Amino acid sequence: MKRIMTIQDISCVGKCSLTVALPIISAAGVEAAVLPTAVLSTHTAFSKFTFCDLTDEIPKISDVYGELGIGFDAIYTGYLGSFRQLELVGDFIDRHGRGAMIVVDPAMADNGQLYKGFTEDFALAMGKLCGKADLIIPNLTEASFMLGVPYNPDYDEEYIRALLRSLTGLGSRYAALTGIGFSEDEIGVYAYDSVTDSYFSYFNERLPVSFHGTGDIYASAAVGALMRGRSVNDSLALAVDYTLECMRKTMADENHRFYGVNFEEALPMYIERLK
Ligand code: PXL
Repeated sequence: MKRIMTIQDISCVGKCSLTVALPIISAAGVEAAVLPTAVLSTHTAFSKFTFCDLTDEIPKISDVYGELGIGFDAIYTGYLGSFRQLELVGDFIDRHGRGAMIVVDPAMADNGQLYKGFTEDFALAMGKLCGKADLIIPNLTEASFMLGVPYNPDYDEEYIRALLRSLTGLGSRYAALTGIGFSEDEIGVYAYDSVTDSYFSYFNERLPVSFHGTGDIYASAAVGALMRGRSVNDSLALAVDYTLECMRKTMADENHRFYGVNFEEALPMYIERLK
């Protein structure tokens, strides 16, 4: 069985980061190893939350894996909370990433805005971490901040292609932009492989809603599929379909919350598609 090491926080309530990555990767039939970077009562979109920083654990944990010879088939990073964490996670990748697929989801912004506590300099530093990845999975906002260009939601296909080329200029072979669509009724992924100089896009139905946590669901589903031997393009497309299914399941519950995407009841569809 393949082993993914995922490095991000635990937000105890709020269905994002590790509470999403763990079950989805496990459902993919892949071992989910975790390196929790912090424990928060909820994610930072709530008006109040606790934050227990675990940064100092990262080098200690990394050292022990070195001593024990524990390795990973993939290292997948998500929300990271400080410059020091970016540096230590970069070191972790340098040390344990040989022969592994490195996936960086620069989870730090959406809808033109950085999440609470992040700065433009932090986004540029996240861009540097992206240089260590094979595949990066930003949304348009994250991509814009990492490249230091204005957020432009009125894009056309040429703009997206140019942005993708700039993203791989940060150093990764593949860049996949999530939340992209060219009409009111479609949304999906637009990706670029800098080695073959080829583009890939896949769209599905755009629902008239947006939920917190869908980026983490998307990245987790894509990494899980990759480790199950799917191609990059197939994995990115399956993650679009799965994320949509999660949103449909969420909408079907009239008591749904903005932070409570129903990824659980969509898991059978994900598992079925991986057979
Ligand atoms: O879903 C991304 C995410 C993960 N972790 C924490 C967050 C967020 C987004 O706000 O605050 C702590």
